[in-house]
Amino acid sequence: MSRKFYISTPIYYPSDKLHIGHTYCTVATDAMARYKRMQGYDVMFLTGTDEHGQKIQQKAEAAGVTPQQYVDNIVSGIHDLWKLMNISHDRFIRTTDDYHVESIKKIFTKLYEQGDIYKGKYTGKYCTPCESFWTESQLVDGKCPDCGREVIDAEEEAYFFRLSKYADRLVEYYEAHPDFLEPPSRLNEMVNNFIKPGLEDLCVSRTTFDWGVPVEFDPGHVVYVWIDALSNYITALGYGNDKYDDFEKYWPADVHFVGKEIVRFHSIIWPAMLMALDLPLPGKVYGHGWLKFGGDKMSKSKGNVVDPVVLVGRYGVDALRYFLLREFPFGSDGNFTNEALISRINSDLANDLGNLLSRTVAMVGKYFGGKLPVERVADPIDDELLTMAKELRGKYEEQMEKYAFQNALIEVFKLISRANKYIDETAPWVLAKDEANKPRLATVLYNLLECLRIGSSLLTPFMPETAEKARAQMGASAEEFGWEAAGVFGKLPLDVAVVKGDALFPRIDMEKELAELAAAQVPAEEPKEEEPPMPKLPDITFDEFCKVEMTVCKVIACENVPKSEKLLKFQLDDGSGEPRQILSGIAKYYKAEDLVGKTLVAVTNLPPRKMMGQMSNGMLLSAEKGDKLNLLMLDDSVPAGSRLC
Ligand code: ME8
Repeated sequence: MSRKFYISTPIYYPSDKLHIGHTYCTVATDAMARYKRMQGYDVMFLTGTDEHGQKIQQKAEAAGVTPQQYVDNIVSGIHDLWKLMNISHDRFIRTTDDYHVESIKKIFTKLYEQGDIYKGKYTGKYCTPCESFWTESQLVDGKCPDCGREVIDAEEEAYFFRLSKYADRLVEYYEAHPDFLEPPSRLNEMVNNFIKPGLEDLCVSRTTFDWGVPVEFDPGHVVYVWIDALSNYITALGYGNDKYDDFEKYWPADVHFVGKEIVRFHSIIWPAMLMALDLPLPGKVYGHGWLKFGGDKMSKSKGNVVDPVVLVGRYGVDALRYFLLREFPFGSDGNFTNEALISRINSDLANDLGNLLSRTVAMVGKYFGGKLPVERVADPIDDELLTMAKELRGKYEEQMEKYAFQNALIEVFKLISRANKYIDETAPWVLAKDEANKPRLATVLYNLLECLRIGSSLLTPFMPETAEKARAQMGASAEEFGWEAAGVFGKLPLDVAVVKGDALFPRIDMEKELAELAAAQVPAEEPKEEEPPMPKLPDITFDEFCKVEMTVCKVIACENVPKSEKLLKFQLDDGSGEPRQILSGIAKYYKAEDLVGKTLVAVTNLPPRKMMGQMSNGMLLSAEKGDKLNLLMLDDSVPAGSRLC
């Protein structure tokens, strides 16, 4: 009976364009899945999309389509991208799939009925126009991260998952399974930063939007984010639904690959949920690093994304796959540059691998008409190379089992480089001059072909197309390219026949290419995400409007508030004879000294508020859009104390 291996990527938010940051995790998962298949495992490789939530609902509204239409369109693009990247997933789950929705309803109800979910009050920062709750840490400059407006303290009825109840069991579990979370530094971070300070129960429902799985026993609520998203790893196997019947076979997962910012959800919330459901925990959560560009995490909102489609178009899918996993250690962050990509292609793929194959095949053609004779003459000079080739599979496996893709590839390329050196050492062109040396020449070329066979068969999980091309050129069968054969030197028949083919990777002219890439704007300056249109506010009565006291004020003095990057402190003449102090978070937009003497408008009947230990009596009016802010300024001739009406 074959052994099983279950591996997953996170399910991706349907953003209009996935970038190479997303591609990174999926390619790594694909390499691992292919490696395990090669070893004979029965692999389940799961990926998919995380399609619910308020953001999607708002984007769909802005685009004038239903949320379902909106996600359908994007998800079809994601399928195209995975096809382009040669991703060999076995299953693709969408959180909008009926069977998943059915399972989520059951999971939520079960957890509620057994007391792991309870109804409570969610308090947080609320943006009225966006109808969104935010946590303190999500706010940007204390304001709504979506529309940039003021938020208020508010509360709503919501369901909570009793995460706190599982804190001790989680710590016990980590202690008993020190390899559960990797790299190990991430485990310390979880325990010290999240568990030790005290786990809070988790809000798991919302009433402010409806694009989500409805709570079956309380239809005004929809299941919020993590129960819906994390459960995908089991619903995709048929847990709680009849669509699939693979749960017994594949669960628990062997490993979840996730980006480091979602390690917390996978190593705390997900295990706690599984404990509550009385299910075994995954073997491992591996938190990989981020691909950065220009020192910042690549992300669409920052506009610093690199488009995998452009790179695949120019260099081929395998070059990009290889680069992503060879250039950066999987557990750490890495900075993407076009130079690094091109040098990697030139040095490793064109020079080392490509040249070795084309020189070897060409020599078999030139000296033996494409088919080696069977006589052999060994020489001690062969020993080092042959030992390396025989030991390669073991070394590679050791690294692959640690998810150390970079090191596994380094091991393969050590053999490739050594084989290139062996050509220089043995000088086949000199041997070829003397007919008597032909058996020795055939031995040298056979050794080279064997190194190429072992090396490139182990590259299959990383570069499936390239490995296939190499296999065809060296006349190897699929079996000779398999896992078993990779551990044995001498699998090719002695009279192997080669087939000349195209160069695997043409050399790239770095300077020319960089210029062209710059012209093609790669990494493309992605248009910043279109701002959602300002939501329409609820109507108010004329009387309500008249209650807002808007007073013209002259700036008497203005200074920065010590230790605050945002706040300016104003002393204002509001016409009352007493100076009015207002604090305003606009230091990013204005210099304090430039505002003295200006004529501004303030709302002067708001309750006083304390900010950074200082009182603020009112709010200055400004116009804001995106990252622009303009204070409302009037003509100097308007006297202080005038009212806006
Ligand atoms: O987090 N470098 O979805 P997501 C490396 N839906 N990885 C990156 C990256 C970068 N520059 N940018 C994004 C979600 N990623 C949730 C997951 S799972 C139950 C729910 C990775 O589309 C990121 O780290 O925002 C994450 O692992 C994955 O892409 C999906 O991110």
